[in-house]
Amino acid sequence: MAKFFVTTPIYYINDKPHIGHAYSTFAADVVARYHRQKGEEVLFSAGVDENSQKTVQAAEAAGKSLADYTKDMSDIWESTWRRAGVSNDAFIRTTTPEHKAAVYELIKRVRAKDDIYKGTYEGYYCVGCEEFKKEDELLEGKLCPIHKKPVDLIKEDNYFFKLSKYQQPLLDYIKEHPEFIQPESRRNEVVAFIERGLHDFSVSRSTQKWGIPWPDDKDQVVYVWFDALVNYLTAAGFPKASFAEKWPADLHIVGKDIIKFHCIYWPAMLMSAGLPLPRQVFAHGFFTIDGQKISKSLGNAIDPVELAGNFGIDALRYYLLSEFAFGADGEFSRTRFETIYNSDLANDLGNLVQRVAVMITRYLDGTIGELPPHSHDITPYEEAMAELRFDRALGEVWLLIRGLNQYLEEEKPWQLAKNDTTQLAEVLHHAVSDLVQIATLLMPFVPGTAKKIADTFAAGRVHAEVGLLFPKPETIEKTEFTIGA
Ligand code: ME8
Repeated sequence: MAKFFVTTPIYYINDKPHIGHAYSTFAADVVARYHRQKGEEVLFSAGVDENSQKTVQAAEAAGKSLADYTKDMSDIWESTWRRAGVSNDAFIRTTTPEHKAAVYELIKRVRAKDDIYKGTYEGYYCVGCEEFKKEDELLEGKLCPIHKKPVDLIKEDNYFFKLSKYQQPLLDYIKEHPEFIQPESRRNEVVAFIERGLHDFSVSRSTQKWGIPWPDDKDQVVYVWFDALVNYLTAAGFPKASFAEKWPADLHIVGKDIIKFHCIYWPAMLMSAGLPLPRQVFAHGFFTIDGQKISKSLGNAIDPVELAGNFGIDALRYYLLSEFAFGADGEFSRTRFETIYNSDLANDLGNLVQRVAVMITRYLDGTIGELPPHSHDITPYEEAMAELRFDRALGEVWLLIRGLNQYLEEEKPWQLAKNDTTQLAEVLHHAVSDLVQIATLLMPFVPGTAKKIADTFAAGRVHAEVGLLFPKPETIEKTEFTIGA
């Protein structure tokens, strides 16, 4: 059986999830559900990046022990995805013994290649990015260009990874595998970065106490990125032999902020360890609010749970994935979300399902009978899915939805009911057949809605008890979300 392994980034736990995180996670969920629907054996992993300096600062600010803080936050992240209907099969915490074992095995292999050495590092460090910055990257006043906060000047003895050794192999690999980094604009960015010259980077910290202890040197901890990236191997069961059945990952979905780590550090680490590289890293764009990045540190985060509460998680998924080309940046707008809820979801789709169900109840006594085969060519949808063009795939489905609305306007079943019952039954059967096909295509994106459509027309009868797909938001009681299978 074909397998498919898709991952989300593992997020920092210094705060709760916001819609930026939900975006990457929903996208990975769409891919996972799409491949499951095709009968493939899917591994979909998500998780949290706990061994960061930010965790220490956040735990202190919360007045909690590190053990309590990490447990509480990890629970919040895991349960957010569960309540939002995200279908991840694995949830990786980087403080677990399994993950530590994977990190140690990776270090062992990299050391066996003689790719780790001890040296001294002096440089500016941004805790927000968990990364050293070059002086010329900094804003005036030695501020991190991303977090707009002062960086720390650090001088310490560390272990270094020989990234420079992998400059040419990486360039060759990227050239031979154009699908490896997507979209193309990001690939060009990565290639330009590598061509400017790669420097070895430090993979341990001596001034930090929190993290995975460096094997055989208790004065150092593993650099958080050298630890976090390994989570993808942990999810596949590394270093157990069975991990080879799951690895390599087929798709890492990440935001554009972390491509250097995923498209340069990570493949170099894997090359060094003698492990196959992931087939693709897809970097999507960033949401802004009023032109500003949405982020925990900037304090303008929108809680996805709060946001979806009035409209339902499917509506949020639809808005995020249909409105923006996957890869491009987007401006998040509540007004636009409401407009799309009313037009695309409640009006185009919800009313259509409702009308067909009501007409079958009224004119055919609720009986559907045998359906004609699906009539639409879905090649453009499949092509869009293969390229992760979610907006296009949904656009194709909405062409079918609008086409069916128009067909009903033209065929006028309410008039046929008066003079041509044979044609009436044919028209309504055709409509249900289309809706069943539409539900199948929608399943990866809006699984709860797709299930409701299928349930409405299940077992040869209309089931009105399934209810409205998209009620008026003000009438929706704010409850826990539910989502279909
Ligand atoms: O970087 N718009 O974690 P993180 C879109 N722990 N996506 C956004 C976003 C926004 N405004 N803000 C965040 C880390 N994201 C590391 C990852 S992986 C081995 C380690 C999403 O909590 C996007 O996917 O800072 C981005 O790459 C990720 O959250 C960063 O999450």
